[in-house]
Amino acid sequence: MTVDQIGTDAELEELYRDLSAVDLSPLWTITEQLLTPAPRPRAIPWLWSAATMKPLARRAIQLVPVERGGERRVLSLQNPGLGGLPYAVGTLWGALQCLGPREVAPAHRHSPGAIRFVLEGEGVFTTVDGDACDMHPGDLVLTPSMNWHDHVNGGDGEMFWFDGLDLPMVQALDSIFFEEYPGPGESQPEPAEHNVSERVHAGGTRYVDGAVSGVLSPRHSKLMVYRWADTAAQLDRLAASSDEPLLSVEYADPQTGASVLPTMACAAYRVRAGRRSVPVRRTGNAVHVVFTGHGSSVIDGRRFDWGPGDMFVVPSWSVAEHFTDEAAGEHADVFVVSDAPVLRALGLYREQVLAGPQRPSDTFSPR
Ligand code: 1HN
Repeated sequence: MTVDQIGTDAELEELYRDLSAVDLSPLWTITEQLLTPAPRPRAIPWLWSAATMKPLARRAIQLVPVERGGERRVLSLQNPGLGGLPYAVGTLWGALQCLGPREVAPAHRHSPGAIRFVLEGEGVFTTVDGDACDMHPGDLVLTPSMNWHDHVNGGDGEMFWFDGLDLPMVQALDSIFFEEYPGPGESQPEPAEHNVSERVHAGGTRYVDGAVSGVLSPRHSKLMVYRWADTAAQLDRLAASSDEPLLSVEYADPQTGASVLPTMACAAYRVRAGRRSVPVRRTGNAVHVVFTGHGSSVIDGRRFDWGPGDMFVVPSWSVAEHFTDEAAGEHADVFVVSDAPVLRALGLYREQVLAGPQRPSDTFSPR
């Protein structure tokens, strides 16, 4: 917008100087920056490949002990659009975490909530408020806001998993709290029985086809672990009953059917062999973690090729479609964490299906 000028240039400049000097800002000069016709996230579509990340994580295992203060050996996905912030997208933290043989990541708790999706290795358990949750590849483990948590590698191998946190949202709300576990010891005592939340919720996991559509539940799931066998069974069931190119289930709170955390939704996608999903854009940010198979995504006109362990982001309102190679003849399973519960709760959720496939203008090459 331009406003017809009434006074002289000098008078206007003086007005702007005087406003600035008393910490006031004239909206009419910034309206178009503030009110864009559609979301313009600063984060850009991006991919971090396992081939790049894993050797670096292994070097970190050799060089950097896991200790109090640093707390975790975590390589955060730093979106190049975010000016150096260690965030995958504006609202979500995404990272690769690794723990070497017999290492312990000390117990702490914080107001940001977290989810872990296990990529590789065996032997680690995460204790969540006293419940020792064994971790195996493909499992989802929750550590909700203010739950004590530590990771213990009782085995002789390295373990790798993905961490998703709502930290940037909690930061934006100026609500970060953090505490070290008071002890004794750096980790919570190991209970005689592991996986108690699974036993208590026997009959157990719950998934919703597609996505949870209700509004936010201020509670989190009391079930702390969702096993890959259950997730895969849900995807297999959908594959048997539907011909969609992209099948998806959302992990749900077994008691309420809500998203697993108040701030984050977790989903599993299966891209069928040789099929291509329709292009969709949604408000809200999402981090994708490839579990099995190879495929590609076109995000805002750029093609990203991916395989197991790769992580890529779809920022708010970016058009995304996913496909797998005809020739490979295999489907791909992808874990997705998003901020959808927050958008839904605040009445900001929108989704738009676009007419035709995007013609990518270039292919992303991972650094
Ligand atoms: C955290 O506590 C963990 O507990 C992982 O494993 C990643 C990123 C930022 C802040 C806290 C963990 C984290 C984190």
